[in-house]
This record gives sequence, C-alpha cells and structure tokens, in this order.
Amino acid sequence: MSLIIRGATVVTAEHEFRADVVCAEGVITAVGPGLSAPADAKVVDGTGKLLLPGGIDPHTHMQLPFMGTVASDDFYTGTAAALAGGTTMIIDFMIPGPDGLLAGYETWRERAEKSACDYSFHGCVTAYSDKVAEEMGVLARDKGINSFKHFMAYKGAMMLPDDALLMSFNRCRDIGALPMVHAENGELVYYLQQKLLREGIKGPEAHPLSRPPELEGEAANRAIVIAAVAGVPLYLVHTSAEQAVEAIIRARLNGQRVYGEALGGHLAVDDSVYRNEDVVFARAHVMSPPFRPKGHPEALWKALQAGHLQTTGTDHCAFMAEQKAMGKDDFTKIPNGCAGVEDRMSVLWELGVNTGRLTPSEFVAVTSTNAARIFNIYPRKGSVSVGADADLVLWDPTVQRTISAKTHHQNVDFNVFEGMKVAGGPSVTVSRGRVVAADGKLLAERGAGRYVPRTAFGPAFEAAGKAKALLAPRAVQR
Ligand code: URQ
Ligand code: ZN
Ligand code: ZN
Repeated sequence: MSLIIRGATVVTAEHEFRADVVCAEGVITAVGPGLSAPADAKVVDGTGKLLLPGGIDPHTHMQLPFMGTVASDDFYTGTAAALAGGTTMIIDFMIPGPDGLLAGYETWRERAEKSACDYSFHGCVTAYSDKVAEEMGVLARDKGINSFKHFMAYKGAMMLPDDALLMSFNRCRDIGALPMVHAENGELVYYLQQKLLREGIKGPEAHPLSRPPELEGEAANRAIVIAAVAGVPLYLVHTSAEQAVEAIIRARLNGQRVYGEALGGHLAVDDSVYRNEDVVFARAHVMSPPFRPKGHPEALWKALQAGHLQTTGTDHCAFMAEQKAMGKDDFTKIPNGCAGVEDRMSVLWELGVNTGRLTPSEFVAVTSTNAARIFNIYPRKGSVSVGADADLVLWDPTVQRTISAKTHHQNVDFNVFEGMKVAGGPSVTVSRGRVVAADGKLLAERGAGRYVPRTAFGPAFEAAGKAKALLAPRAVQR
C-alpha cells in the first residue's frame, strides 16, 4: 500500500523545507518537490500544514502492576491514545517480577502484542545480583534492550542502594547499555512520609511535602557522580526540579555525557493542584516526582530551550479515581502516576512553539529525534528521510481544541491538562505508512504495532568510551 503527502512543509530537527513525501510498504521511499506516486497511492493534501516525524514518547507504563493495582491504560488503549495525539512510538519500562528480567521481557512482549503503534522497552534493575547481570547481558545482546532504568526511590519496592547502582552502571558499560535513573532520595522520602503520617497529615497535600525538590537534586547529583566513576553516560528520567537541572548542567559543562528528560506534565502543571479543596482532584495528581512549585516548570523550559534537557516524555501511568482512592486514608497508598501520552505533542507545541520558546525544528528534536538518537533507533525512527519508517504526523498549527477527559481517548477519568486551550495538533497521523488518525477520527488497529529492538553500544557509548571517565581511577602516571 502506498501513500503520498503533497505540498506540506517538512520539519526535521535540522530544518524546514517544502516537499512531497511518498511512502510504500511502511517506509519512506521519496522526499522532494513535485513527486509522482503509484496510481493506487492514497493522496493526502498537506497544503498549509507541517509534516513532522511521528512523536516518540520514551517514558510510558502501560498496564503496569503497581502499588496493589494495575495502570488503567493497556498497550492497546494507551497506544491508540498516543496515535490520536501524534505520537507514533512509545518506549515502555519492563519492571521485573520475582522471576527476573528475561521473564519480565517475555511478559512485556506478550502484553504489548495488542499495541496499535510501534514500541520498545527499557529494562529495569530493581535488585542487583549475578543473575541480573547475566540477564542484562542477554537482553542487550539478543533482545534489543539498550537501556536500563534504576529507581533511587520507592524504598522497600524497587529502590537500589548506591553499591548496587555502581555495580549495575558498570555492567551497563560492559554491555553497551545506557543507564537511566529515577532520581529521588528514597530513604529521605520514606522518612518524611512516616513523619507526616505520624503528625496526622494523611491527605494528598502531604505527597509533595514528602518529596521536596531538594531530594531530587541530591539524588540526581549522586547518580551523576556514580556514573562518572563508572565511566558511563547517564539518562535522568522525568527531571522535574530546578536542583536536578542544575546538577545536569554542571555535569554537561564538565564534559560528562548526561541526558535529561522533561515530562509534559511537569512543564505545564505546578504543585498548587495538591492544595485544591477537591481531594479527588488533588489525589489524581499524585505522581513521583510530584508537580513542583512555581518556578520549577520555567526552569525546565529554560533547560529545554538551552539544550540542557534533550527529550520530553509523559511517564504515562494512568489510574482511575477509584484506584487513586486506595490512598484515601493514607497518601502513601495512592497509586503514583498520571496520564499524558495523548496530549504531550499539543502541550509542547502550545507552551513551546506558540510562546516562542522553541522553533518547530527544536520541537521535533525534543518530541522525537533526540530520543531516537539517544536510544539508537535513528534514522529509522525520528526522521523524515528515505528508508525511515513512515511514522509521520501532518501537523495543523492552527487547529484549536480544549483538552478534556471528556474527549480524550486515554482510558482514565482524569486529565492533568483539563481545560487547557491549545492551538496546534495532528491533522493526520501515519504509522508505518498507514493513516491511523485523520481529522479527529481514530483508525488505530489493535495489534498493528511492532516491537522495535535497539542495538547496544549506540553513539552515546562511542563518545563516552573515548572520553576519559571523569572520576574513574586512572593508572598512576609513573
Ligand atoms: O516512577 C515511575 O516512573 C513510575 C512508577 C510511574 N509513577 C510515577 O509516579 N511516576
Ligand atoms: Zn519514575
Ligand atoms: Zn516512569
């Protein structure tokens, strides 16, 4: 089946240019002015619109079993919602159970079979052992997993101590996989949680009080120093606090290869939500790291503009109000997580491009291309070039809409962007050459998505390998 998109302005992370784009058998076969297409090609009129690489969300948790329940978007509903918003690939997290990382990989592959768009996985190391080291190697060598997340929070559940972080980072170096961290000081979070509960502060307003931004800054810096000793690059997921941004900037200016990710939610929402008198509304916003006080979102925007943060994600981990109510008497029991996969692109366009913070090319970089490069799937993904997968979004910068749970496709009864007016959104979304959403109509197909393996030793490693490990012991110069 072939498709031609005529007359659009193509926007890549590098530049904008007028061109037609022809796709056949799921890949882009021609990019240029005045192209012809096979007689049976579907024709899409792109006049007056922008043609972007489909969004890549490097941070989702579809149907994640967590805190005694399961996230309410599964791999079909979550990826259908992603396509509705112009995101054509997700990278989800395989959080292993007691049977280990390879069993976790099989479980996630099975769950993701129903995906409507392409997907990949990050590994997760929630405890370190010889068996985990061995399985990390198999995942990186044979299963296309080239990144592993480490939780520095969630004491008693997934939190790793420093020695395990160091051993796992060293293992990542040996297998060519990018270590990633959820950077919050989990010991101090736990201490503050217990202290607040003892003081009788049990509502959602306690959540941000138990996770102040300083605890993220401390953990971010600690992870960065551990990565420097191990001589590995590092990716900090959901960077939300100014203090963590400062740690990333210091490291990058010191020549260390550190990447930072911002979430659409943390870029748009502040911590006033937790003080809302509607406790259901406040509970719905419980995620970690929490939404931050005014000032932190602006610091994230400045870092994104300056290139100190490279990617945007959503940490899409949706829970219905009744699930959030599991913590009605104890805020530490509220399942942590919020949705966002459907609205990231429009929110980034509205708050980024429409305000002049980002150019359209910078928008493409932070919503698609940078993630493809960092996770080593560029230019197959994140590009509009011959041979790339035909994952495209025809973007209408003029379309206006108001974001609402009443109209979104996400399987959740709440939207952290509720009521937000946005100008700019997908007119047509194309997933591997098929039109899957057009003018508000979603044509997502259950199971149409494919697993995208990612090879180890990507570009980040080439560079990090050559750079002197900043703090790793050096042979004594005799
Ligand atoms: O911490 C994460 O990234 C997962 C467990 C989703 N939940 C959250 O609050 N961010
Ligand atoms: Zn996290
Ligand atoms: Zn997450």
